[in-house]
Amino acid sequence: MLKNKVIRYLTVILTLFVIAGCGSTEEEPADTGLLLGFSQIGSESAWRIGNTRDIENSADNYGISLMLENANQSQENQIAAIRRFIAYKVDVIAFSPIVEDGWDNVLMEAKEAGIPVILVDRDIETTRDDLTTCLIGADFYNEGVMAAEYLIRKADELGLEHVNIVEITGTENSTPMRQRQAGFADTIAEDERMCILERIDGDFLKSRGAECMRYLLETYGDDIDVVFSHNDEMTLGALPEIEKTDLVPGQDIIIISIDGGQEAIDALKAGRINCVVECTPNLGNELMETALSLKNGEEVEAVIHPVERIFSDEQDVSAIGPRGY
Ligand code: GZL
Repeated sequence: MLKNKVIRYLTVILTLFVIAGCGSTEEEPADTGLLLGFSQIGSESAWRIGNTRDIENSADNYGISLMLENANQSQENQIAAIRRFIAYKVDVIAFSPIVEDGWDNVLMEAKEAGIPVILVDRDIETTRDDLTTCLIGADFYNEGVMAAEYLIRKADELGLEHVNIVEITGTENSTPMRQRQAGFADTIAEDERMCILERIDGDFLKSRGAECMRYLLETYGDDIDVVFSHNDEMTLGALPEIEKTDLVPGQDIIIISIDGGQEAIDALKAGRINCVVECTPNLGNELMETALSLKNGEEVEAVIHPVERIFSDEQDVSAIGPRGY
């Protein structure tokens, strides 16, 4: 009978809907209604790309709407993005300042608009203490200290009486460049064996790291005992330049790097790098927690430093797991 056929058909359709609905066990996070504007520096390194990915994933997980703009290494683009966030009346603004200077005017505009600002990764230099609410990022000074302390231990182990160092620095006037350099220099200052032959700006870029290393090898050749590089990208650009000579990185030249991305850890495991100081790009969860606290009118910590480790040839590097960036 037609009636029985219709009942059976509707039963099948209803069952299919019920099964489809049960398939997704993952609960979608409740939308917090928070709109976060984030100005990212660019895509200059695996670290930066990992940082962007982590922030996007965290926003999804917290139910936060994210307007993320990539500034392609331009402070001018970051300032323009912050102005767009203000015009859009976002709830919270966050950004990773490419350099420390030149932010007061645009941050005053955010303050006058009543929009709180969170610093992510890097810091700013300002005479005011009311332009930003919180800094979420690494203790770069300590990263420099850890790099230098490793070198002192290595020099002791090898019985070196004199250590010639070349330093490939990150973006000039950026927080990681200033602080890593200071932490390293302060730590070796009392050790008379240590001598920095030259510092050269590699701008955190792989291509510049290669150029810098070519120049340093032409200038100092096998007088170089150590390369201290402010990030993995520049280190990975420098290694092949060393390997074009009869010098072996990790043996003839001690290689010290910072970030801890997969490619550098693989080079550490292969003996081409001696030490990698970790600088985690995974700041997204702290950023979302802080943004929600600010939206809810709660107090937030002024500085949030993630815990960071050191990886080196002093340990069983085969135990280092996947890095995710
Ligand atoms: C560090 C970050 C630096 C990384 C580089 O927190 O600011 O910028 O060390 C990146 O790889 O370019």
